[in-house]
This record gives sequence, C-alpha cells and structure tokens, in this order.
Amino acid sequence: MGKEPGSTKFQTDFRRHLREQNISGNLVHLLCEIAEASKYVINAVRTGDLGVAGTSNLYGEEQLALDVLSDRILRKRLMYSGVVCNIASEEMDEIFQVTSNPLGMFSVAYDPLDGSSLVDVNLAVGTIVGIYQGDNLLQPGRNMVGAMYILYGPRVSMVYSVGKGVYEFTMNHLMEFTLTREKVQMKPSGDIYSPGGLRKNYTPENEAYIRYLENKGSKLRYSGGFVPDINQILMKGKGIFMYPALTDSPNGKLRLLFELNPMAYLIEQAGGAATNGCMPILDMTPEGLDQRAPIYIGCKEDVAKATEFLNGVCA
Ligand code: AFP
Repeated sequence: MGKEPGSTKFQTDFRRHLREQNISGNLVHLLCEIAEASKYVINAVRTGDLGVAGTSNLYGEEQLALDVLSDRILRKRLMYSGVVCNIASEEMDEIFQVTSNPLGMFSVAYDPLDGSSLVDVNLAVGTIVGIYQGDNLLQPGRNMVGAMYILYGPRVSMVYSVGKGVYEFTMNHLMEFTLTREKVQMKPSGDIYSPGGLRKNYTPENEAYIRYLENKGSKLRYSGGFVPDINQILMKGKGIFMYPALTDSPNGKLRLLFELNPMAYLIEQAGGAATNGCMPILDMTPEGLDQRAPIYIGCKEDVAKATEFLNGVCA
C-alpha cells in the first residue's frame, strides 16, 4: 500500500520527481532514459512479431523475436546515454562494455522482457532493471544504487527506488509517467502466495510451508510472470512469492542478477524481505551472470516463516 499523492493540478512527472529526490544528475538521466526506452518496448509488445528469433540465450532458451527486439531497444538507449560503462542483459551471453572509464558511470543489469512467452496469450510481462555505481556487476545486490521494473499490463506502470523508498508511476494517455503511489509499504504478513515450480518437485520442507500457508487461508495468486506476480504483492502490500529449490533444480529457476536482485532491492525498500532460504538475496555475491537462486520474497513475517520451515536447507 502507499500514499496516493494528493490531487494536484500538475501531475508529477518522473524527471521532476527524481530531481526532488536529491540524487545525482547522472542517475536522474539514466532512470529517465530507461523510462523512455520502455515506451518503445511497449510498442514492440503491442504490435511486434510474436515469432521466434532463431537464436538462443545464455541458458540455451529459444529467444523470441520480442526478447531480442526489447533487448536491442534497451541496450542502444543505455549505450548512448553517456552515463553507462557496463551492460549485462539476460538475453546476452556476456557483459557489454560501453566504456572502460567507470568514473561517474553506472553498470546496468536487466531482463528486457521477463515472461515474454506470456505475450502471445495476452498476459502481463515486464522489464526488470538493476543499477550499480561503477563497473562491477558481480557485486552483492545490496550495493545497488537503484532498481526498477516496468509492468506492461492493462495499464503500464513503472516502480522504482534509489534507496529512498518505493514509488509507482503510471503511464497516461500521452505516454507520460505520472506519480501514482509514494513510499509503498508492505504489511508484516499477508494472505496471498505465489508458488513457482512444479509441485511434484517440491522438497518436503517447501511442501510443508505451502500446506502451512493453505491452512492459514492464503489465496494462491500465480500468473507465471515474475513482474506482475511481484507487483501484486508489493502494491497490495501483502503476501509471498516463491520460486523454491526443486528436487530437479536445487537453484530454482530465477536469475540472481537480472530478476532476483532488483526485486529484492525494491521489496526491502518497501519493508519486506527476500531470501534464498538461508541468507538475504541482496547479500549473495553473484558467481557469474547466469547464477540462479531459490527465492522467497514478500512480507517479512511470511519470509521468516518460510526460513523456519526450510530449517537451513538451501542450495
Ligand atoms: P520466461 O521469461 O521464460 O517466460 O519465464 C518467466 C519466468 O522467468 C518468471 O517471469 C516467472 O516467475 C517464472 O519464469 C515462471 O516459471 P514457471 O513457468 O516454471 O512457473
């Protein structure tokens, strides 16, 4: 939940809001460039080719034309922003160096279109971005200087934080992002759960936690899209999302750099928590671009309870 900004004559736009946050001009510029790039991604999602691109990514997953197009839109925007030194994308095999001089620069890790396979059944998808100062992308997520996602759903919303709380902007009919929620805050616990992965592959510990949630009356809400599923928990301020360690994939499915760190940063900024079952996601040091990790993310008490049930069992 968050404070709805008072109705003001002038809708607060993103750049004006950022300038009021007393952050560096370079970071304001970077965040605005990403917001601008999302408008071209929206156009691609709405009208683009839904076919396959005939290529595969680092994980050997077939890339959809939309994945490749969205990645190219974001990468070009970041390359020419003048404030980015290194780029890592879920759709690229390695880090892309824009400049070797990290002074005053940022490095960006992003998933250009998470859940892209959902576009052809008209379900919500999103862009996820994590921002680091300097040139090191393989540092713990706790060192990030900002994170954001753009959710392409019935409405287009953008949620960001630079460490001073979580804010939501919604795109209006002129394709401008205007402030719709300030200082989003999560409740201590909630009644929604988003259980990723095949139940037949759950560990006994995770199975026990799911049964606990069901017995206490939590409602299952799962779309298969990380961004809309997290957004629901964040904006309603209640619940927990998990993509756990599975018997056939002990590190779960989701990627630490491109999916988990940015969302963990935002959820912690809103008073929630995110763990791999043993330690906070943001304290993990990525061993490589393709590192995956189990995740339990959402209300603090729900995440703590999950850790209790897991009893120290983690990848
Ligand atoms: P795609 O990006 O390959 O569509 O996967 C989406 C995702 O990475 C994430 O958005 C979802 O939370 C998760 O996968 C869903 O995975 P399952 O399909 O195994 O539930």
